[in-house]
Amino acid sequence: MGTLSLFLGCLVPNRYPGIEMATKLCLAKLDIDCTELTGASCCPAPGVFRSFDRTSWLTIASRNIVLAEQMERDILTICNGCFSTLADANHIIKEENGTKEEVNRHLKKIGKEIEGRTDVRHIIEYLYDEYSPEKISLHVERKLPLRVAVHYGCHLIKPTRDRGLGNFERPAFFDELVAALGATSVDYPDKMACCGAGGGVRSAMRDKSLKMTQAKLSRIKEVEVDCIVNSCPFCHMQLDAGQEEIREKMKIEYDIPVLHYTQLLGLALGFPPQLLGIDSSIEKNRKLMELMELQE
Ligand code: 9S8
Ligand code: 9S8
Ligand code: COM
Repeated sequence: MGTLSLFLGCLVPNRYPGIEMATKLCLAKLDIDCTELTGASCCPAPGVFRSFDRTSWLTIASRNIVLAEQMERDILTICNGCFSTLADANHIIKEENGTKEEVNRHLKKIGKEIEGRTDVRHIIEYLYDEYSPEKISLHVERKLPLRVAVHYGCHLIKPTRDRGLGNFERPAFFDELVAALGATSVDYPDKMACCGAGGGVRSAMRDKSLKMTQAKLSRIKEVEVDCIVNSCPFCHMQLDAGQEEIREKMKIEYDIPVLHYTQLLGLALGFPPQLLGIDSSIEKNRKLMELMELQE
């Protein structure tokens, strides 16, 4: 359909309103037609709901997709988990024999019907495929002199047969979007490893999940970057708040700033850090802003 509706998910409006602000500012500045998908619920989270009851998962996801169909818009997500649920559900509705009919029997109870007309996009692959790193670099007002560790997260690229995003062992599209802002994406060992949060692991087995996070952070620390950039508020929370939890529980110190790509993009497009939810009263963020000569 072309035009977009923004699906915020749960974590961004509840915990990271700065990422919501950054997303909206960037989309407007890049002149991308995107209005908010009002009335949406939890996607629902793929690692949790899908594992318990596939039909309920599909029906709730379909209800969200119907809202976009009614607006005659595609869906834009800013979270890997939301992308996973909505893109996979959409795919199943379009392709799987009999499933659309089954889901529609449930949706009928609330007067809705899914047709399977929309597409579901993630802001990273959307910016790469439909906008292009070259076009983004034309809008850059402030080149970012930063060494960045890109964290793709799991659900942006998997399942690879459905995503069709190229080489999944060593993808490059996210790195190219970072490079378009003047920053350097620094390679590091186990770059494609999970942050540790997904699939309910953070909720069910906090210690195990933090162990995975710590492994990832230690690899990133070795290559001496200025910040970590992610495409998923779940990864964002795990890699950022996780540093505090690791300090308390494991007595290991990390102070690596963590930004969602929309925040990094917002800085490059010239927005002040406080509008993008980058809290400069936190020491590590203050240092990062100083590096960019962005004192407030
Ligand atoms: S919604 Fe509810 S929990 Fe979440 S952020 Fe992304 S995944 Fe979808
Ligand atoms: S990594 Fe593995 S499952 Fe996921 S996408 Fe966001 S959270 Fe971090
Ligand atoms: C991770 C989402 S982005 S979930 O925890 O696997 O549902």
